[in-house]
Amino acid sequence: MSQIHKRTTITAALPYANGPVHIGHLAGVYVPSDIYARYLRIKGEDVAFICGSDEHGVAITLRARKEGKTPQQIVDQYHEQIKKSFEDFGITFDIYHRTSAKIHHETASEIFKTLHEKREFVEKTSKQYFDEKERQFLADRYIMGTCPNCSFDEAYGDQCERCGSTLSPSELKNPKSMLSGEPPILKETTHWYLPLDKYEPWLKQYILEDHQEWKPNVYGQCKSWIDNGLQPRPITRDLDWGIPVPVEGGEGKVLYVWFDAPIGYISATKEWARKEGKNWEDYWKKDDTRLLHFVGKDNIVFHCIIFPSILHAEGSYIVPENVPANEFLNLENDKISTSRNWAVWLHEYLEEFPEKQDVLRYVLTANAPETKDNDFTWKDFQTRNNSELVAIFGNFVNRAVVLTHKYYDGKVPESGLLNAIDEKVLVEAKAIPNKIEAALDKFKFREALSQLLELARIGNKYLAETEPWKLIKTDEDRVKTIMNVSLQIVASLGVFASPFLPNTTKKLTEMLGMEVGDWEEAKQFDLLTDNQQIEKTSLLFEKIEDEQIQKQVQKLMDTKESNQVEEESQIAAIKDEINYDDFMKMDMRVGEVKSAVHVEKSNKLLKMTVDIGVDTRTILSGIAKHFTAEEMVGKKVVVLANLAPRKIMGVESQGMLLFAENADGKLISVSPDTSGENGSGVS
Ligand code: B3M
Ligand code: ZN
Repeated sequence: MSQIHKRTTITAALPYANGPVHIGHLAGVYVPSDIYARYLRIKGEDVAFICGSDEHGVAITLRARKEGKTPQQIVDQYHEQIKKSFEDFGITFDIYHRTSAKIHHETASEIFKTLHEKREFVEKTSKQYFDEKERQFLADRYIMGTCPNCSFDEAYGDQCERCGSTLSPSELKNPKSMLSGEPPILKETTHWYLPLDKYEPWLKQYILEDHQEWKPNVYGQCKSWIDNGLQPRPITRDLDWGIPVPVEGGEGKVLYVWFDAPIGYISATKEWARKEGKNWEDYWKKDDTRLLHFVGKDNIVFHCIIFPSILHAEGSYIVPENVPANEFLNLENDKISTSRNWAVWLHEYLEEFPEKQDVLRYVLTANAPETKDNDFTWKDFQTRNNSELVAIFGNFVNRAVVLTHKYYDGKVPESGLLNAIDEKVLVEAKAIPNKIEAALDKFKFREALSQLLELARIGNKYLAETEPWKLIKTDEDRVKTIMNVSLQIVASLGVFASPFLPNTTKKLTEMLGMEVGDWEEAKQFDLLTDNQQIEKTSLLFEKIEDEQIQKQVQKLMDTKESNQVEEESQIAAIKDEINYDDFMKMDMRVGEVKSAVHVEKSNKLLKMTVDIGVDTRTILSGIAKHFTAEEMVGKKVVVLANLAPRKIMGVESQGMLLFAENADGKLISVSPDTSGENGSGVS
């Protein structure tokens, strides 16, 4: 378990600067980390809350090519937009930095050089695809070719989008560079590898023994990675965008983005400490500092295994005390997708729901994907706002303040002697803060928030039970006590709400004429002094109407429809021109499928025997998702008969059946009518 710490360094995953921020980012990483940072600060702890833009990596260069811009132009555009979105949502980073900054290049280079001098890296020379025309090595995503499993001819070097197979560039048939269109050559290149296998004993102790308290979804992923055996990982790339490899032989190479990005937390802390006159090493090199990484589940391995190994190998850094990663948030039962515009973008949310940051913070916390993927629906957003924030939290505060104005001109009345009901409500109320703390100390933000709402419920129940609006006619002193107790609960509620709903806390404390106050003092439920003047109430929350929600749902439905139209209209571009002789090399015949079966262990492949007149041959096709084996038997087809035989899943395929593919990916067979005799030449 963690020792007593003097300070906490909290990092939040650095968003790629190639697109805006959406609610999935907030739910997964930025709202929980901000709640935790605010919570520690209000308890008086020393916190460094660090984030920034992740500005390297292939995704950014691909976007730059697509938009005809430089990578720097792309990151400059999105860095500013993302930074503003976080500010607008009250995410209180102590610094929001960026990895294209000079101090980051220096910091990452320094750590690389230290590990290099300590001979930590393994150097390996291997053959990689090289584009002679563009004179550069090709990242996997920059290579396209024919999938060895389903013959899809636009498979990428790392994955086939049609059959989903994970590929390596060397498996692709007829590979070609996406930069020049030319077939690449294989060329030797040397890269540096981080020997994770060497750190396995230390990682087993650090994670599997010393941190069994980590969230099950995090601990489980680390355990399976370690149990499967850790391999050396390349941490340099043949790219021109990124941090140049700072050692001999590094020309034309950059640090792998996942080597440099986590070091971005350190360089950002350096920049922040410089501005604040603090010592950055206190936050990264002191044993009485606690280091916490807030990330999404796809970043767990990088933050629990790879980055800690780098820090451990370097030797002077602390390693993470915890990595409370969340799972993913879906939107209206579909995966959030930047490319399909299936998202609620923060900047658009604020246009549609101005001043309602806290409502989204509340809903994304109440519904957070803490242990499993979860779904955001606009209906749930409306329900939680109307039946929890308005009807419970807002209603309690409003009644307490309105009655105080009605009976006491807005002054906090002096309390008389407490009776059993008063004592009981205060015992219930005073139990809440410790429950909030216990939940937050375990990164259980949903649980903590539900305890906060429970405090408002306790207040509502107290007013309903005591009915001061009836007693006012008969027992004035009693009402003074009830209103005093109620207002004390409202005041403490405002303090405990501050990590979760900062804007609401601000409104509430202004209304009560108080500072946000001290967490420990708020536990006494006596923050207000007798006769303290409170302001006229303003509604903390307002109802969200059906029309507002319907508009958002319709916007998503329109997006879905336009995606379908776009997919259907996407006719593949005509390929490079060929001449008549090229065409005449192909021997296409009419054939008839005589038998068809599924290929074992593949959900895409059918193995068929096809009679093409001159012979009957075996042909495999990745069509099982479009046609059943029964449907294919007896079908007339067109066969490319002189395609070189290829082994697919251990079976030799002698030719190819021709199919057309609709824009929506549906296959249709190119078939002659039944009069075509088997073996007839097609030209
Ligand atoms: N840029 C974000 C992602 O994988 C990635 C995080 C880096 S944290 C050092 O979506
Ligand atoms: Zn495939």
